[in-house]
Amino acid sequence: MSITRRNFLKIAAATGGLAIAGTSTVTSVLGLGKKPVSLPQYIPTTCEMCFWRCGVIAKVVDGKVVKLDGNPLHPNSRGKLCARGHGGIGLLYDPDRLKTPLINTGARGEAKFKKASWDEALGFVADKMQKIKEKYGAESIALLTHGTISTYFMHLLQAFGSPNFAMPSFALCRGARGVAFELTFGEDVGNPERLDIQNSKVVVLIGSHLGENAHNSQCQEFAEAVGKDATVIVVDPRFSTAAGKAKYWLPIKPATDLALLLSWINVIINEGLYDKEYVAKYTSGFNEVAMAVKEYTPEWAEKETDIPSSLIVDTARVIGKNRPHVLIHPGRHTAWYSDNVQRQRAVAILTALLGAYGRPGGIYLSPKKKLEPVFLSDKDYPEPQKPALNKGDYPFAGEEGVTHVIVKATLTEQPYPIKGWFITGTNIMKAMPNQRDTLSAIQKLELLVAVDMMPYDGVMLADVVLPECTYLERHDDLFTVKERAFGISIRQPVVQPMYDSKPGWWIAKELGKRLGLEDYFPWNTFEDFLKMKCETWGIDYSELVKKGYISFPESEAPYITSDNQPKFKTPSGKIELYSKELKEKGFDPVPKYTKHKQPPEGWFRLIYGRAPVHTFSRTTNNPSLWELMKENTAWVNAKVAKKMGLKNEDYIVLINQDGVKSNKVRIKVTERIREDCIYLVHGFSSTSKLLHRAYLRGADDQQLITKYDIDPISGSVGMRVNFVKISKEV
Ligand SMILES: Nc1nc2c(c(=O)[nH]1)N[C@H]1C(S)=C(S)[C@@H](COP(=O)(O)OP(=O)(O)OC[C@H]3O[C@@H](n4cnc5c(=O)[nH]c(N)nc54)[C@H](O)[C@@H]3O)O[C@H]1N2
Ligand SMILES: Nc1nc2c(c(=O)[nH]1)N[C@H]1C(S)=C(S)[C@@H](COP(=O)(O)OP(=O)(O)OC[C@H]3O[C@@H](n4cnc5c(=O)[nH]c(N)nc54)[C@H](O)[C@@H]3O)O[C@H]1N2
Ligand code: SF4
Ligand SMILES: [Mo]
Repeated sequence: MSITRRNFLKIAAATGGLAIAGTSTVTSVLGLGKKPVSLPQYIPTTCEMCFWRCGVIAKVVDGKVVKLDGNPLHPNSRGKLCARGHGGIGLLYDPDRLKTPLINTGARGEAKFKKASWDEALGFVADKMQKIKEKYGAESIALLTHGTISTYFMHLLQAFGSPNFAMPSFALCRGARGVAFELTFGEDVGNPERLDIQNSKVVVLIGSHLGENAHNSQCQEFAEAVGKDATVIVVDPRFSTAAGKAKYWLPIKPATDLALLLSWINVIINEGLYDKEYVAKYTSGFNEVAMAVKEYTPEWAEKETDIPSSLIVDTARVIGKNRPHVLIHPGRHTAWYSDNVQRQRAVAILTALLGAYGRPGGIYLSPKKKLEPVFLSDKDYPEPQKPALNKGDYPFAGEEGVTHVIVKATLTEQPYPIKGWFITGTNIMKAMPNQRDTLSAIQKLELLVAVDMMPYDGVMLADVVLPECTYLERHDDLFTVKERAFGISIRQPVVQPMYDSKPGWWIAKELGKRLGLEDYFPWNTFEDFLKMKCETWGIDYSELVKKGYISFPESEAPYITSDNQPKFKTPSGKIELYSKELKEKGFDPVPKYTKHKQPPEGWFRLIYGRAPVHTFSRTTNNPSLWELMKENTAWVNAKVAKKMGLKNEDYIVLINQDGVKSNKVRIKVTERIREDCIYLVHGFSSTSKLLHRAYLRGADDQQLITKYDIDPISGSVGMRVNFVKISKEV
């Protein structure tokens, strides 16, 4: 069924109301007094405290959310939430939330905000957008975006005539992995990743710090595998939480993982520990790989990685002998060095040699089901007059766009000027490296609009701030969940929006109206759109509202069997161990080792990661989660600390190779990190004075990442290339 205005109206009229919590009350059965007692309501929705998007059941009493729990029907939560999921209440009731639209009356970035009405703020933005369009063309407005709000603002800007957008989820997160797996298997491993950890006999975590990286069902499966005595191999310069569960901890010299992977492949091929039948049937390029890895012996790799060759051989044998029930975790944040795609290609090749793709304990296949795409409107976008900048010159850059291309184009005005930015759902100061470039770029703009819930760092730079309500107060687009079986998850408001905040879809629609683009928003409420979508897909909307998640068990197809054969969407239809696509574009068709610079004497490599109770910067001011972790610490090896006369919890300052100093931060003296690294949990030390808890708490890793490498294949960023030293002068 095509999407027309008529359909919307028809469906909207035919379906029932919404499950939002009102005040359903009963009189006390005891009949004592006349005071009514409220019955709690339990309303399912979808979490947005991170991008795992678990199913949530909100307990609401008297219009107030009192508890959030995991939806047992939803495969990403399985009845449980992580600490951040429970902490959603803290976000909802954070007194520092953005409450009304704001307009900056000072210079760019001065944050001299005055309160404005929606009409005034939206009118101001629409007017500026039209002026930029007249002067430079619609393409001169770009969008930096993350999360569910992206759908509405990408739609708005494309309708306006700009194809320019970028999300941190590509170049700063999982882009390199996606490209590597698409080149090898014709498909990425998905989000959530299709990892069959619960059935793995061996789990290999290369920097994937599960337990600190708190993606809910993935952690649950990891715990299950550990409970079933799976052998865990952790490759990490830091003794991570996962390393505590590991039989083998390989404290690798940072930036040398590709050497380890290539030498594992060398041993596995030399000792015949690969799946010969699988390789013959499903792959191409085995001989080229076998030839290419000959030079990468364990003895050679020992010199690069600091891991004894005997340990490389032992672990290769454990991996090979347990094939195919081995999960070489493909990682997620893979923006490490300049060879991200090649490192991830090595992971993909090793997975294929073990026959672990489409096999129990490895990476399961995508569920069998396709749904017809349903767009926000059936109206075509105008053809942009200038080429899209999203992918830069990177031949394999993904559809989500490359953030640094947008920043660079804004700075240099090449190939054409960018004069307006929308930042929606991303903290540009914390997510993107080289803050100085970001700050210089915004000085070139004539309009900077932020749509956010909280006054984080990036928001404080905006000319106009538009307050979105939280995920607990709004509808969003349906989520398709490609777990072992296919499913649909709904987000619906569990309480009314607080203050003068509005849902993202409403903000985009209202701006659209003021830009003469109302035909692109042919629905009154977002619920009308969702009902239409459900009808198109043959889903009972009222059942979805009640359950929060609906699955299609018949779509489950996790493993290869004789009547469930995989289809690899590569040019050859096989798993491409040797990549002709890379070769054609002038890149190594089989990964080759590249050496990276190591820190000079007295300097340390700055590495970073996650804390289980926080999500990037976005939760650092959350009252409930802040109670659990108020600031980060700098992990420093005990020998180094002793040499420098530093004690646990002393304050230090980190200074990077470009002389940039961090905020003061407490030191965590520990044996759990190599002597050549310093580790910070990402996201701390907000510079926003409107955040009463997060303001200048701890140190900001991003401030010290003034330098970054770029992977020429994908445009993925290498952020672990900065060196720091320790100063005691705080
Ligand atoms: N140095 C360094 N840089 C990194 C990383 C790192 O580990 N170290 N990690 C990288 C990775 S993996 C990723 S995915 C990115 C993450 O990058 P971002 O997604 O930008 O992460 P946050 O820093 O949490 O900033 C999120 C912003 O969106 C706002 N926000 C949250 N939810 C909503 C919502 O529902 N609506 C609206 N309108 N706004 C919302 C928050 O208030 C906050 O201002 O960062 C990348 N950059
Ligand atoms: N609690 C929580 N969980 C999250 C998130 C969050 O913000 N909070 N964010 C989610 C998102 S979007 C992402 S992308 C993931 C990111 O999480 P992951 O993909 O699991 O991890 P990374 O950020 O790649 O890696 C961090 C680990 O790499 C190690 N490391 C540093 N340098 C090297 C090196 O050269 N080699 C090796 N082998 N290891 C190294 C660090 O010591 C650290 O343990 O987490 C997700 N889960
Ligand atoms: S992993 Fe935690 S924060 Fe992320 S969606 Fe699930 S419950 Fe929410
Ligand atoms: Mo990420």
